[in-house]
Amino acid sequence: MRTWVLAFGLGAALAACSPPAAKQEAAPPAAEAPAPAATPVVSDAWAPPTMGGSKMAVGYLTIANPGGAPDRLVSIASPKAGKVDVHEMKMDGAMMTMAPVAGGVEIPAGGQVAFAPGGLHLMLADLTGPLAVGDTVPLTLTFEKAGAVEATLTVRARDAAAGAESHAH
Ligand SMILES: [Cu+2]
Repeated sequence: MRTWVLAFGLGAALAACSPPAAKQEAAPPAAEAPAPAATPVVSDAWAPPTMGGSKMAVGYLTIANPGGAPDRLVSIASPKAGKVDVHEMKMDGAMMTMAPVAGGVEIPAGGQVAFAPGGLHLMLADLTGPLAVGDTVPLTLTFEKAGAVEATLTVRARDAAAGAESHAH
């Protein structure tokens, strides 16, 4: 009986110790492991209020990459929108057009990318409700290397200078 108890106790101890040991063996040598990606920093994240019961909204923000290697924004999600895409506005002759940006957005090492009126923007579709000044919209930005980064859009009125831009999709 004593033997059985000892054997069981030893087995349990081995089982408890074994996962970290196995993990350590599987890890590549430290010299070959890539440096951890720096977490991108999001600033000036805002969205203009929605109008006329629109289920779509735009969002703007600036993403800085303090790391020594480029990273790539690959997807965005929000509990307040069914879908969030990256769009880019371009002048096509005299016409302002917009199109989804395929393949994500690269954030250069030590640099930043501004999503601003007239250029890149987030396109939020299937909103759960209208956006009014003062509301906030939580976002989860997923980067290729850094993984998930949380951000929050604050709803505020557009600057008068950018007021002419429309989003009639
Ligand atoms: Cu758009």
